[in-house]
Formats: sequence, structure tokens, C-alpha cells
Amino acid sequence: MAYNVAVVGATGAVGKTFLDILSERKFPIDNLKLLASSKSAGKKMQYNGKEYTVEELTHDSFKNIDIALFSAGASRSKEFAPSAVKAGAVVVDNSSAFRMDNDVPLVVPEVNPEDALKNNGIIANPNCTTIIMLVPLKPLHDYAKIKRVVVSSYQSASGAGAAATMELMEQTKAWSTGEPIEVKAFAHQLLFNVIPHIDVFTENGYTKEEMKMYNETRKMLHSDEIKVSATCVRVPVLTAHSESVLIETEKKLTPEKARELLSNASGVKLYDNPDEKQYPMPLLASGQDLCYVGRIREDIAYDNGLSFFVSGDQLRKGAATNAVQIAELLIK
Ligand code: 11C
Repeated sequence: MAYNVAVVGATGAVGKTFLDILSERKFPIDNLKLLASSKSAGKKMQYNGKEYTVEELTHDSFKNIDIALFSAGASRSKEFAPSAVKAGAVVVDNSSAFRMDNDVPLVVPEVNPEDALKNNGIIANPNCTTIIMLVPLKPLHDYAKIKRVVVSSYQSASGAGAAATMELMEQTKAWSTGEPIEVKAFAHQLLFNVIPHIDVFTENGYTKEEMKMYNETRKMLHSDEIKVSATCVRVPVLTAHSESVLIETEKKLTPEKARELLSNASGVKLYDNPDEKQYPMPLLASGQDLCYVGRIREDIAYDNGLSFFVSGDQLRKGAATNAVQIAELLIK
């Protein structure tokens, strides 16, 4: 059986990656519809060697659509996802619009695949930084029960979209030719800098991005007990987010046991051989779907503490691949 699939936000960084992943994974598509704002309507895009014209997203765009993959920002999701559901489609939404709604499952297929089927027409894709952390956390949690997570992220420019990626490249070019460096997409110059500010600040001093890691982790691991303290930082990297993660567990988890668990975990590539200079880095993780995990060690600040480093391609596993995997769960 093949399905009618709509990609909403098709011309964006994640939208384009949706097309790559649908094609790579040979998702059974009967008709494909590419949707975007009026600004991008009329653009031509290729899928599996065939040319498609991008259509303007309207409330009537979803007739006969079975699955709609949304990545066009939270306000467009809020406005248009209900129309897609009304027309009979299941929406997999990459924005933050519905993630914390009680009747919307938030799913990483390696973590809580069973939740995907309990949907009312909308399934939310988590924030990319949360996905990349949770893929390795899940097997560790199942074994040792995580009580606390302290995480610092190293997030690439493309997490903020195609224009932000371009800005880092333009800043690099301007610096090398002695031109003035322009700043638009980020709060400060990203080139030769790191910016501890992703999304807006909230009342408790954490940013929204950091609170997503707290709330989404608890929702997907079905735990009100786990505490997550995140510091999210933008770094001058083009693709793939990295995270330094410290977990405190109820049961003792040795580095050896963690390596054993992670070497058998789906979605994880154990890459932990510091003597050979082998540890996760964004350049290694880019362009593929596994979350690279390494630098695994017993933490010396906590009794039952374990530290590790993870890198994952946030446009792929952190967004498009995860959403297509959810769609695969639906058609299984
Ligand atoms: C970033 N993680 O790197 C963000 C992008 O809630 O889906 C994804 C924001 C979200 O800027």
C-alpha cells in the first residue's frame, strides 16, 4: 500500500531533509504534495528525479492526504494542523505547538514508540536537542533509573534554520575578506563565538529551549521525578548538535555496563576510544542518523553519576528522520 503525503514547509531546512529521508527510506508514497507559504509557492523541487511545484499552504490543502509532515513553525502548525486532521490526515508536527498537550503523543521511536498509536490525529516530534539526548538516555534509564540530568548543549547554526546557516557562512566569508560582519539571525556574532541563548528567556532564568529539554524528557520517559537542568549554547558549527550529559541514577551504572547497553541500543553508535582520539564530534555525526556516544566515564562529582558526550545530526535524527520513523510506525 502507498500513501498520499504532504510536506508542509517543504522549502525550509527540515522540509528539504524530509524529502531526502522519505526517499532514502523508500517511504511508500502514492502522491506527494509540497506546501509552503505564498512566498515560496511556485518554486520547483525534485523528489526521486521528478519535479514538483510547491503549492501555497491553505486550509484546503489536505484533501485525500493520509500523512502530513509539518515543519513550518509553531504558529503555522497551530493554524493549519487542525485542518489537516479534519480532512482525515494524521499530522506529524515538528514544531513546539502541541508537544506538551495531554492528548498529543510526543514520540522518539527508540524511546516510546507505543505512544504514537495513542493519537487523535496529531503526533509531535520533540525538539532536536531532546531527541539526541534521549536516544542514549533511554537504555540507561531502563537499566538504572535516571534521577537527574545535567546537560550543556553545543548546538549548530542550522538548528536555527536555513537563513541562520547562511549567516554563519557569510560571516566566515566576510571575516576572510575583511568585510563588515553582519548579525541578523542570532543575538550576537556567531563566528569565533559561542552564544548561551537559544529561544527566549523564561521567568525562571532558563530559556525555552532549556525548558523543552526538562518537560519533553519527563513526558517521553513518563516520569514526573526526573529533573533536567540544561544550558543550551549555540556554537559556530554548521550541522549536528552535541551535548555533554551527566546523569545521576538510582542504581549504580558503571561505564562498562553503560557501554554494553549503548552498544546494543537502537539509534546509537558507540564511539568511545579516547586513546585513539575517537569520540563524538559534529563533523562525524552529520549526514547520517545515529547518535554518536562517547567520553563515557564515572562522574567524580556524584555518587551514582555517569558522564558522556553525544553528537547527532539535528536536521536528520533530530527532526526529519524522527518524523518519518513516526510515520513508519503509523503505517506498520
Ligand atoms: C535550535 N533546537 O537548535 C532548536 C531548533 O523547538 O523545534 C528546534 C526548535 C524546536 O535552535
